[in-house]
Amino acid sequence: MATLHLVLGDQLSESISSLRDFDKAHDRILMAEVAAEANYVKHHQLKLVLVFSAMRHFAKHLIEAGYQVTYVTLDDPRNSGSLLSECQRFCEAYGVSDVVLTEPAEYRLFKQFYDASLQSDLSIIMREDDRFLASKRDFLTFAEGRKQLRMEYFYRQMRVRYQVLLEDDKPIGGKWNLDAENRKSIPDDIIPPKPMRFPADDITNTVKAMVAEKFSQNMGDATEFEYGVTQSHADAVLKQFITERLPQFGHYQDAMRQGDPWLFHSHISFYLNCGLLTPLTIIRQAEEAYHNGHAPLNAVEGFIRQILGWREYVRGLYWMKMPDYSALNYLRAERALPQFFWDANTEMNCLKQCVSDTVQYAYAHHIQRLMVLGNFALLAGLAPSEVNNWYLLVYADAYEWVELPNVSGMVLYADGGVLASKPYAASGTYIDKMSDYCKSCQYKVKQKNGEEACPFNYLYWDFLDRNRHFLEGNPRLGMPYRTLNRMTDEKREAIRDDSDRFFLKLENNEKV
Ligand code: FAD
Ligand code: DLZ
Ligand code: SF4
Repeated sequence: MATLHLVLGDQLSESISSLRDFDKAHDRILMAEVAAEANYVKHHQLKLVLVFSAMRHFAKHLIEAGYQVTYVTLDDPRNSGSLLSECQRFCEAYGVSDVVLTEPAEYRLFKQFYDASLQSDLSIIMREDDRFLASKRDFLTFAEGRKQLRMEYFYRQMRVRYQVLLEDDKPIGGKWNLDAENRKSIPDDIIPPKPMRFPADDITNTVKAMVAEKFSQNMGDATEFEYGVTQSHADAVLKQFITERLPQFGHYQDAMRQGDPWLFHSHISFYLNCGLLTPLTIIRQAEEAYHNGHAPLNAVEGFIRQILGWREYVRGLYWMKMPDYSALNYLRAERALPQFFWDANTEMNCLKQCVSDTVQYAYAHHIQRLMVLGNFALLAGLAPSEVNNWYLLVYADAYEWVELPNVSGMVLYADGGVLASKPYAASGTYIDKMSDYCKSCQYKVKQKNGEEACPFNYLYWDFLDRNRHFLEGNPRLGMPYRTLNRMTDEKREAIRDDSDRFFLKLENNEKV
């Protein structure tokens, strides 16, 4: 009996578990571009081009490798609009009743297939996604009996399990985490290599035209698409990173520079998250760069921690906590997302630059996402539902399993401290130290109060004051609360007045 193997748009790896035991003589792969996936948020146009073009290239590769593939395009008039209904349509047409897929990475889609597996006439088998290095069960085992989950302890276990940068089960260099060496700002005369770009072939050009036409209301400009869409493109991006950027990755990991979101970052998340790269390949290549003396330990450890630590940790947490996690709002934040998150029309230069990079590239690096955009969302008390919707649609690497814990956990503290031990709140001083944004800002970063003062400065204290009830007992916030408590009444009043004035402007849609 033939089996249908369904491959989703973020499962573009030939080693995916759904293709294990594929019988080339009888079985068939189904891949489908569907309205439900294209529209569940208003994805950035560059993400849509990336996903559809990568899917089409992957299907072509599979056909060349001897697999039988049915590929349904978005504009096919027979397209029924969702992955499940396309599966059902296919099974009816071919008289097939056995469907195999790798578990969808997002809860939303997993639930659809799970429910269908209980109710439908089809036999639907969902296999574990073994491209992740910790299974859902592994994470539950890690979490069991712990009062607090912390990435650091999870990461150490993962280092030992995969024997990464270890000597006799101890970390090479004596420390597990070398972040203390990784917080440098970037001097003007350090020029990072240009990020890799790829000319569009016929497939990509067709997809660009389709997205530009059908999704013209979405953020971004499909015609500007220049990212990779095949495994060999992704391999080339990784290779360029390892040879040209990794040695500096550590030092400048937290740095921000006007007009350049790429810096010494790897730019692999687009490819990793849709399956064109797999985590262990990346980790082993980075490790090798350390062992052959090409890159220093602080850079390699810092980079590997992001993938072996953070990426796996947020994914484990997501599955442990869903579906409730998406509704959490520990700080009762309710403010609407300001218009400048869409059009970058703000005098706050750091936000203007980070939103502009995001709109132009569907990319911003971690510190832009966390310490500028996210920091503002936290301090201003923006509603988690609106902030999550924004982050899920603006980045080409965004999938809920990784976006949601980063936003609700790391940025907004909406989970009350499940993911992080304290909110990542900071004043303008941090942004000034790590970037050149403040130099061209109309606000004054050194000024603490008044119309001209950097809004992050008073919003930071107002955030702590406003959320005393939720945060004052947190031992990691002892120092800022002691400082706040020592402030004079006049100072506290000035903070409140400035913040009220700022929020009133936001509410009236005035430019801030
Ligand atoms: P690098 O800085 O070169 O890091 C290497 C890799 O490490 C990344 O490609 C990524 O796979 C992984 N990584 C790094 N940090 C994290 C993290 N916090 N969580 C998970 N993986 C991490 N990453 C996504 O892949 N998709 C998202 O939707 C996403 N949303 C985010 C939202 C917020 C508010 C924040 C603070 C972070 C988010 N991240 C997300 C994590 C991180 O910002 C991106 O992975 C990174 O910027 C991608 O660029 P890069 O490949 O150049 O990363
Ligand atoms: C992101 C995305 C988009 C935009 N479109 C499709 C699609 O048409 N077909 C498909 O199979 N996958 C798509 N994807 C990826 C899915 O949304 C992804 O598989 C789920 O969100 C689970 O992570
Ligand atoms: Fe941002 Fe404040 Fe610096 Fe302006 S002064 S760029 S608002 S941190």
